[in-house]
Amino acid sequence: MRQQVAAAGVVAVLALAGCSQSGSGSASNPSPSGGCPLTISDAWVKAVDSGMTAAFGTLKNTTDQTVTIDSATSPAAPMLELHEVVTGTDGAATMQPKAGGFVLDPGTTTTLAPGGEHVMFMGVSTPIKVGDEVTVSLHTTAGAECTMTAPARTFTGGNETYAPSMPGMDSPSQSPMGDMGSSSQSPMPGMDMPTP
Ligand SMILES: [Cu+2]
Repeated sequence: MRQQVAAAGVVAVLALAGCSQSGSGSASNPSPSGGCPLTISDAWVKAVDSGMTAAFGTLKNTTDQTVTIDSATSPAAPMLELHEVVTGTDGAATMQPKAGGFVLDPGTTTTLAPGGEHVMFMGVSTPIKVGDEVTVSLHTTAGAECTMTAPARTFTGGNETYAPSMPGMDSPSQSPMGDMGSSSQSPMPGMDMPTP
């Protein structure tokens, strides 16, 4: 319940932020191989003392080719994952690794936001304080790297339950979509293998 209320607040905040965004239509460098094929704006990360947090932002594919982000790295955490949030049949929001990564069709924009897709930080041990600037690198399947600087903010939403892949199953992020929403939703950490 609390999570749903928080999520509603999140949407409102983001809507405001979106309106105030000044159009930065400066299509600068259509970087060749190795360069970043994306324009990243409004990046930020949720301030946290330790454990898990997430980074958000707006990603625009400025090229005429599909861009797939399949991993992320940051000096602020030893392990990052690309997550999505799904709502189970019980109405609870749960986040999980996004199968196939973040796929951006040519010319499209994807917004990473609380309650939706995000870059998950796990194992944070050095506090990320408000105002800190966190570097996050997004890696594409084509071998390009996009680095963004995400200022840290306080944020009280986006605390969806994390449903990691079940032990014994291969990571869902390896499967090229197709089985989304089926087997990988087991939000109860204490439950092992409900269905053999
Ligand atoms: Cu997450």
